[in-house]
Parts: sequence; C-alpha cells; structure tokens
Amino acid sequence: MSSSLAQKWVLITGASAGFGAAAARAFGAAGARLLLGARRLEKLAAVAAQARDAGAPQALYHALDVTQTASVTAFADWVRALAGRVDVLVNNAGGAHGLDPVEQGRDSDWETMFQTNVLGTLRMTRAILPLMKPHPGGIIINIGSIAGREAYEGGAAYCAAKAGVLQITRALRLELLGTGLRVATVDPGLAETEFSLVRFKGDRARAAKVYQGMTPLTAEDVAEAIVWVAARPPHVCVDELLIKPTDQAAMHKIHRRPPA
Ligand code: NDP
Ligand code: 8X3
Repeated sequence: MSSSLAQKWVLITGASAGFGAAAARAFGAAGARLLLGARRLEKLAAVAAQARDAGAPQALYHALDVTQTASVTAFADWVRALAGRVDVLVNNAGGAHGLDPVEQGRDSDWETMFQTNVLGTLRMTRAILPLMKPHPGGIIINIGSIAGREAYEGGAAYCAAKAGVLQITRALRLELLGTGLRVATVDPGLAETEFSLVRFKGDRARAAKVYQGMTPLTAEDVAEAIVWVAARPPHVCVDELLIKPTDQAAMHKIHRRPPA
C-alpha cells in the first residue's frame, strides 16, 4: 500500500470505464477514499465495488455529466456534503468523437469533444478548487494525450481539445503557485479502452484495427502512472508525464507486426 494516499479523498471523473475505472481500483488498493463520477450509474456501482474489494475504505459514486454546469454543481455539492474536502482531483472524463478531416467534420462531434475534454475540465476544476485550497499538498491531475502534443489527420478537433487541456494545466500551475497545490498532466499514447469504440460510434471492427499488430497501453498501465504522480511527496510536482506504448515512437511511427 502507498501510505501517502491512505485515507486521502480522491475524486475521479469518467470513472465508469477505461483509465478512470482502473484508477479507482488502483487508488483503492493504495487505501484512498473515492468519489467517482460519470453518466452510467450501473457501471459506476460496479467500479465502486471493485475499488472497495481492492482496499478502498470508502468508494462513493454520483451521476456526473461534465458537459452540464448544473450537473457539475450538483456533484460538487454532493462531494462537499459527504467528504468536505478533496485531496486528488483526476479530470479524466473525455474522449474523441469521429476521425473525419475538417472538410467533412460534424458540429456535434466537435462540440462534444470541446464540451467534455476542455470545458468539462474547466468546470470541474472551478467547482472543486474551493474544497482543495484549504489543504496544501493536494493535486489536480488532468488526463491529456499525445494528441495534445502531435497532430494527425482526422484529429483536428480532438488534438485541439487536448492541446487546450495541456494549456489549462499549465495556466493552473501558474495560478496556484504558492497555494501548495500541485497541477499535473498525464498524457498517454495509444491505449486500448472504450476510447476507439466511442470514437467510431460502436464500430468494433474499426476500433480493433487501431491496435492491430501492436501492443497498446492498458488502462492499468495508465492508472499506475496516475497513482504514482499523486503519491509523490507534497514538495514534488511531476508537471507533465508522456507515456506511450513501446511500439509507438511517435503519433504516426508505430511498429506493427504482420498477422501470424
Ligand atoms: P473510455 O471511453 O474507456 O472512458 C471514458 C470515460 O469518460 C467513461 O467513464 C465515460 O463515462 C466518461 N465520460 C465521457 N463523457 C462524459 C461526460 N460528459 N461526463 C462525465 N463522464 C464522461 O476512454 P479512456 O479511459 O481511454 O479515456 C479517458 C481519458 O483519457 C479521456 O479524456 C481520453 O481522451 C484520454 N485519453 C485516452 C487515450 C486512449 O488511447 N485510450 C490516450 C490518451 C488520452 P460515461 O460514458 O459513463 O459518462
Ligand atoms: C488518444 C490517443 O492517438 O488515439 O488520446 O489520439 S490517440
């Protein structure tokens, strides 16, 4: 058990699947108390049970849609009433929608990507900061992406959104200097979760192709990195962490093995 996280209150957005669910289990194993949010409540309930099995003294969950200010406010009110403080905020909710070139891009995809990744991170941080500021040593961890650092065809809006998340992280780091609060970004490369299934609107064959012939990161790999960043001592801030599969040297430079 990582004793520095024992009994700490850890809030994770997008905790019903992928990195968020794996992070809930990993923080639970470190003895942290969990506040989990997402839209799919039945999945959140299952993740909360897994986190308790892993060792979390408490794993609480509540509906959260980061695209709606009213939902974020209701979630923050719930956190204030139950925990009264937050030590670790993981702004993870987000994802990609579509892989169309700009010429064929859809407003609905663009708007969802900015509402979740960019505005969701801003709204959550604004709502939760008052519960963190009285407790120096806390940390905000934003989940960015390699896509915020390198562009690719069809990724204009997603890359722009994740570049936006990176700049939010950097601005917050400056704004919170002197408060004792830390701000970090964890930026993964290709990781096999529900991410591509969501991007390709449920097309499983197309989603599977993204990882064909290479070994992607797992949700657990990324969760381990998130927990490591959170568990550093209060005087240490891992500002920016880029984590990629060994088979991915750069966005377009991926080693794929031929089918057996
Ligand atoms: P998943 O699709 O597996 O999980 C996404 C999570 O976000 C789900 O729990 C989903 O829950 C939640 N979510 C989506 N929209 C909302 C919303 N409006 N309000 C609240 N929660 C929401 O993807 P990943 O775990 O892979 O992605 C997590 C983060 O990591 C995202 O920000 C993604 O952009 C980023 N990322 C992913 C990479 C990858 O290759 N997988 C690489 C780099 C970054 P629900 O639907 O129940 O609301
Ligand atoms: C997810 C990684 O390369 O699919 O952020 O955009 S990528």
